[in-house]
Amino acid sequence: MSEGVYENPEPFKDDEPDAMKNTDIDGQIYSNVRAFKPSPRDGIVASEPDSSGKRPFLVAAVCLGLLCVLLLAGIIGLSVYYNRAIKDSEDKRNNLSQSCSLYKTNATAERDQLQTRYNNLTEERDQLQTRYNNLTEEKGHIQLKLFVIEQHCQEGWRYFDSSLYFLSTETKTWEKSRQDCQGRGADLVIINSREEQTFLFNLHLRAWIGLTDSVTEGIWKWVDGTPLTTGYWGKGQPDDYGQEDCVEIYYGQDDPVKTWNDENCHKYHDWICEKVV
Ligand SMILES: [Ca+2]
Ligand SMILES: [Ca+2]
Ligand SMILES: [Ca+2]
Repeated sequence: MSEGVYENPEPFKDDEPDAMKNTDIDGQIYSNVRAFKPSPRDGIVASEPDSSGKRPFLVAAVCLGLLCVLLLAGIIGLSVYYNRAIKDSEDKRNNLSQSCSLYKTNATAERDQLQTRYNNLTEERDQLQTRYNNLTEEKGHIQLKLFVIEQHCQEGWRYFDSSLYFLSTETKTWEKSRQDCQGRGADLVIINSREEQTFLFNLHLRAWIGLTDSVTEGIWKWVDGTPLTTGYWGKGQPDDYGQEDCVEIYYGQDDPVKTWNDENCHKYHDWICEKVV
């Protein structure tokens, strides 16, 4: 190589200032190399001249890569954490919604049960109130009935099975007898049952009762207009002997339920009035 350079006909033109000239170029190059050659004391291992310039970039790239990996891992971690937090929040919201829905359903059912119970109690209260009113009214009627019975008994009336009976102490015709009863707020007695017949028989009276066929012969009707259904006629009666259209009860019989006789309405007899209380 030194020989090629030295054989060039055109001598090398040196443009450098004289001050910078170095006659010994190789010596200058080697001195520069030595000046930049790292020494073992700097901690840098000697290597090839080309790789020593790329190493910092490689370290930086590795660090940058690691940083990217860490950053990516962080992003993935945050994403997982965020998704899990959202899922937990949704689960809590769903659980709360289900809990609220269940509570609302239970509360509605309980409210309906209470409403039903309230309605039943209200109905029961109304029934009790109605019963109380009826009993109060019945009590008033009983008190009035007792008062009327007491008053009439003091005037000589008899009481039997919700009826008061007035027994005359004089005699009159059937029609006059009825007028006397009506003047007392009553009427001639209507015998509705075997028990009532027996009760009257035991009074040992011969008296008018409220039965007549004066309107139509043979068609017996009570003074309230109702037809006769069961008659307690004596033997051979009624016989309408000499036009007998009014009925008397008399005690001169052995059988207490066979004591009636049709009699002439103008004859005078005792009479029995009846007032239902
Ligand atoms: Ca009667
Ligand atoms: Ca007759
Ligand atoms: Ca007769």
